Amino acid sequence: MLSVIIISCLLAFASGKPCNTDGSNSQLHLSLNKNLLRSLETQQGLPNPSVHLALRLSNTHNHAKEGAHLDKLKNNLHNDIQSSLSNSQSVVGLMALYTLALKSSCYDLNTITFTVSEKSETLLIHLKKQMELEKEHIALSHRPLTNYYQYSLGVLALCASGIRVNNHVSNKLIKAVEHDYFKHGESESIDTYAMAGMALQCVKEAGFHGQNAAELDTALNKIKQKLLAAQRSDGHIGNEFSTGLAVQALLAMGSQVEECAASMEAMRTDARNNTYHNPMAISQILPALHQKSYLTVKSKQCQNEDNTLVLEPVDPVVVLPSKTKVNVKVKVVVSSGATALYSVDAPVGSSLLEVLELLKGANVNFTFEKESSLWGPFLSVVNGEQARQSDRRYWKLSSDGAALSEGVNDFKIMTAQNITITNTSY
Ligand code: B12
Repeated sequence: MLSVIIISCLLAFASGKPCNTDGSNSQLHLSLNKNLLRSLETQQGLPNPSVHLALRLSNTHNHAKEGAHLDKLKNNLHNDIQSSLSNSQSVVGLMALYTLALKSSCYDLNTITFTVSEKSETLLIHLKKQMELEKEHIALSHRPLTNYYQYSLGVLALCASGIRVNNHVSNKLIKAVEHDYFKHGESESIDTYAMAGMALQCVKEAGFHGQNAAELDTALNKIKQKLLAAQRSDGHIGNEFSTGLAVQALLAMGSQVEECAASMEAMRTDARNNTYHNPMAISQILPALHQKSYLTVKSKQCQNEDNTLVLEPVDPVVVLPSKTKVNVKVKVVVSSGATALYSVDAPVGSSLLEVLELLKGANVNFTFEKESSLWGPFLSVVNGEQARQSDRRYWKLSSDGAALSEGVNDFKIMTAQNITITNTSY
C-alpha cells in the first residue's frame, strides 16, 4: 500500500500536481466552490465581483447561476459605480474587480459604458482616467487616493484587458515596491505585495515597459522575496487571509506548484477548520487552490466549459444563542487619546458586532455605525467619532492586545476577553 502511495505521489509531482492520494483535495476544492456558488443566494447588498471572478476561474461551473450573477453585476454593481463616478468618488478597486469579473465571463468590455457630465465612455476609458487621478495623487502626496492594493488591481485589470498601461502609472507602483510603501495598519501588507506582483508580471509579459525593464525586474524580484520571507513555518504567507493571494502571485510570477505546496496545504487545513466562511475569503483562496491566478483572466477562453456544478438543497440551520455567557470588556480609545470602558455579558459564540449591538442597546452612552464593503460591515463611527479613509484613519480592532484578523461580523467571542477599539492613523 505504502509503495502505491509513494508512486502516485511521485507521478503527481512529475506532472506538476501537488501530492493527492485519495482525491480528498478535489473534494475539498469542490465543496469550497459550492459554498461560493451558494453565497450568491444569501449575499446581501451589492453583487460581489470578486466572488464572480473566483467562480469563473474554477474548474466546475453552473452556467445558469453564473450567468444570472453576471446580469446582476451589470445592473446593480454597474449602477453603484455609475453613481460613485457621478459624485467624483474614487472607485478604482471596484471598477477593476468589475472589469476582471466581466473579462472572466468573456464579456465584451467595449459594450460597457458609464456617463459622466453627459459624456458616455467605456469602462476601460474610465478605469484609465481613474488611474491617472490616482497617479497624480501619488505624485503629490506619495499615496494613492484609495490604496496601493486598489492601485495594483487597476493596473492588473487594464493590463489583463489588453490596454497599454501608461509607464508613469506602472512606475509609481515600482517605486512603491522599492520604498516599502505597502502597509496594512502598522504591518506590511502581504495582500498588496501579492496584487502588485500580479499587476507588474502582467505589465512585464505584455512588453509594455520597454525603457524601465531592469527596474521592473528588480521590483518583481523584491516582491517574490517579500512573499517568500513572509512564509511562516506552518505554510501561511502573511496570515490565513493573505496566503491565497500570495500563492496566486507566486504562481503568476513563475513559481512551480510544488514550491507552493506547503501554503496550499495550510489553506486546505484552514478550510477544513471553517476559517473561510466569508465568501470574500473563499474568492481569494480558491483560484490559488485551482493553481490559477487573476492574471490567467487575460487568456481566459469560455468555450467547452464544464457545466456540472449543482447545489444540493441544504436544511436551514437555526443557531440558537448559547445560554452560557462570557464577559466582554470593550475599551474605546478616541483620537484625542481619551478612553471609555464598557462591560457586557454576551452569549458564547456571539459576533463582535452582536456584542457592540448589545452595548448600544444598554443605554451606556455607547454608539457605533458601520459601512458595507465586500468583506462585510466595516466599523466607521464609534461614539460619534468617524475614522475615515480620507483622513487616513480607521477604527483598529484588538483583543487582549492582539490585532484581530477578522472584522466585527466574522470575529466570534468564545471566551471572556478585553476588546479594544482604537481610532488609529495610518
Ligand atoms: C486597504 C485595507 C485596509 C485599510 C482600508 C482603508 C484604505 N486604506 O483604503 C485599513 C487599514 C483601514 C484596513 C482596516 C482593517 N482591515 Co483591512 N485590508 C485592506 C486590504 C489590503 C485591501 C482592501 C481593498 O481596498 N479592497 C479592494 C476594494 C475594491 O474592496 P472593498 O471591499 O470595497 O474595500 C474596502 C473594504 O475592504 C474595507 N476594508 C478593509 N479592510 C477591511 C476589513 C474588514 C473585516 C472589513 C469588513 C472591511 C475592510 O476597506 C476597503 C477600502 O474602502 C485588504 C486585503 C484583501 N485581501 O482584501 C485587507 C483586509 C480586508 N483587512 C483585513 C482586516 C483584518 C482589517 C481590520 C479588521 C484590522 C484590524 N485589526 O483592525 C481593519 C478593519 C476594522 C474595522 N474598522 O472594521 C483582513 C480581513 C480578513 C477577514 N477575514 O476579515 C484583510 C483581508 C487583510 C488580511 N490578509 O488580513 N484594511
